[in-house]
Amino acid sequence: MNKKIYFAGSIRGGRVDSALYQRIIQYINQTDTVLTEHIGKMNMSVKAQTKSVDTHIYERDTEWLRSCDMVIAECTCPSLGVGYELAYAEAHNIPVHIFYDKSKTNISAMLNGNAYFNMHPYEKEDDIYPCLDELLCRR
Ligand code: 6K6
Repeated sequence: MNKKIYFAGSIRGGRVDSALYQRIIQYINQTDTVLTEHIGKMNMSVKAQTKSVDTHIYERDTEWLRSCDMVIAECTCPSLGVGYELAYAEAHNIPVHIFYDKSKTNISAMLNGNAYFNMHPYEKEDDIYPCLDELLCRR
């Protein structure tokens, strides 16, 4: 209960799963705190920004990563930024849990082959929530 969760999901890699991200974030927020609530916003800008805006995003997000209790990532839609965040979390010894729809994506060997990462392939969205309950020690 009351864990600080860094939720990672694709932004410039593609927003096809943004509604799913929003539902996962809302579910986690019932008992815990998602630091990255903006990932689920449907109208989020995916356009390239100025270097200084991107520097601000990088500085803020890596600070949140260093301060969180756990990273939960939805990796069905491939994203360079999410891949970077997962490696950053590993380098800082932060637990990482990776969800992906196994019928929709060919998950990278760099995630699936890394024993540090906790992989959670799922068949349907409903499979995600009981798993989150366990990760968040709700039962
Ligand atoms: C705000 C102003 C202009 O653009 C924005 C929104 N951009 C981002 N805001 C916050 N976090 C971001 C943004 N872009 C990428 N990230 C981080 O990288 C998030 O934590 C995501 O998990 C991840 C997505 O990477 P890409 O490569 O798919 O964008």
